[in-house]
Amino acid sequence: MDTCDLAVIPGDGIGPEVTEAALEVLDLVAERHGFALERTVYDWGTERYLETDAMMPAEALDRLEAADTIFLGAVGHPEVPDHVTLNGLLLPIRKNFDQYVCKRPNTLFEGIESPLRGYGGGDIDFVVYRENTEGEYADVGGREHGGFAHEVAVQSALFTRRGTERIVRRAFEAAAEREGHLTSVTKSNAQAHSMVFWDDIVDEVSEEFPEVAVERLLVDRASMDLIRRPEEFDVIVASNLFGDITTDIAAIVTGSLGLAPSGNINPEGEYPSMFEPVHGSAMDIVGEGVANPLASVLTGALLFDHLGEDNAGADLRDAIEAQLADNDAPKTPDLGGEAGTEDVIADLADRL
Ligand code: GGG
Repeated sequence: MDTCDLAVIPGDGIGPEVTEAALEVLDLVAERHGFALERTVYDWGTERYLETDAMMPAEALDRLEAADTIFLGAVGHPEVPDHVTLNGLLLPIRKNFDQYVCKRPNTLFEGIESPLRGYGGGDIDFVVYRENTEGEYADVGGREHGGFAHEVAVQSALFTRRGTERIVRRAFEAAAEREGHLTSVTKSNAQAHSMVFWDDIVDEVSEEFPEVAVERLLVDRASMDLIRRPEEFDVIVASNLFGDITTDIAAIVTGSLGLAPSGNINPEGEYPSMFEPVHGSAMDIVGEGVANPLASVLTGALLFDHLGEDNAGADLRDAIEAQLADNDAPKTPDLGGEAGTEDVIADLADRL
């Protein structure tokens, strides 16, 4: 690959800070590996919403579809309800581009202190496969009888055979390539239709992967076990909502949301995939120059893997591992340091 047409949406809050910082080192590594990131930057997000009533223009998806890949910062703003910002930008991209795999790796790096007693570098390492286009995030429901005492809200979760099978199969494939251990997270005791359907499909697909051991956990138990025995997880597969929640727990036990990357992937390549850090806009630290850019850089490594530039992705991860393991290296406040975003990036660039 010579060139990747990269659509960049820095978005809200610290999104622009971490995106710009990460792109500095992504460019560096891309150049070393003989390709270039040709970017088109879109100023879509809540500032635009406040001026025009739309997070992105009507033709946004057409423009993005012309790109090879999308790199996103963050979405969310205190002046606009979160369901407006999410449904105005992030979710339409995930759904319309059929980015059904949300891949979220979680690693406790050497040099990072987990809030869990007794865990050190390398002790936690698993990946969550979150269903990303339906489930509890389906836009199915409504409100009736507004203003009356009998006002009612209905929100339905949507689980299709196609949608469930394909995320489950992708997770099995990942487990077969890793340690051969898959955990399926549901709430089948209470959600006796959708989640039992999910369990049935896990059973069916498991027959294609006899080498993979399957564990089934209710989401409440999984939440406890992510704290009590995170070292035992290898690959987790979960619905849209449960995948979102478990990856926030995972980010915290591996040190910080500032280290959690994410890829919204359309594996067939029919549409562009979108890469974004797990964290949101973190409005409390906007403009202070202390946002951790490493989640964004690790997200860039996932993007490089997706482009088939695995060596470029490995270079980024190696440099980050070395930086985090070095007690004298700059670290942002979320990791207990006092360094700024640019200090971290400059040090990383030196190492690269
Ligand atoms: N980094 C993207 C971002 O701002 N995410 C915030 C968020 O609320 N995401 C919701 C979700 O992933 O479901």
